[in-house]
Amino acid sequence: MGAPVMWEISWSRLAEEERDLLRAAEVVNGCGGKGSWIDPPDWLFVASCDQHDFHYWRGGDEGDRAEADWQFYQAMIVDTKSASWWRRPFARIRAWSYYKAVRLFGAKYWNDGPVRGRVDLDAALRQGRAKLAG
Ligand SMILES: [Ca+2]
Repeated sequence: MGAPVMWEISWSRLAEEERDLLRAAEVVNGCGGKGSWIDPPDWLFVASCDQHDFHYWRGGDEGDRAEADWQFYQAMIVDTKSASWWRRPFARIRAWSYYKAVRLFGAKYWNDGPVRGRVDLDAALRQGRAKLAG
């Protein structure tokens, strides 16, 4: 295990307005890949999927991808707590299957370095603004 990574940019530090711009710029698109090996319904997991998309866009090495996928699974497990009790077992199964799917099929969507940072984020935000302006 290396030292904990200090990311220059993180999803948790973005304002909601910035997240909307990244959606407009198609940096994040909810559940499922761009172009897409699977088109799962967003259902409970849309925020977790967007965060996972952001991690894939930011990129890094294969260890970072494994970490991004594991964080995705953990985030979905938190999401399942907001499902009604009778849906929760299905939600957990779905979270696990999404996790397995990104582990198996996610590599081609991963930004295999160099890691994107502040400059790239600013460019994506500008792109999102331009899209929204039409
Ligand atoms: Ca996605």
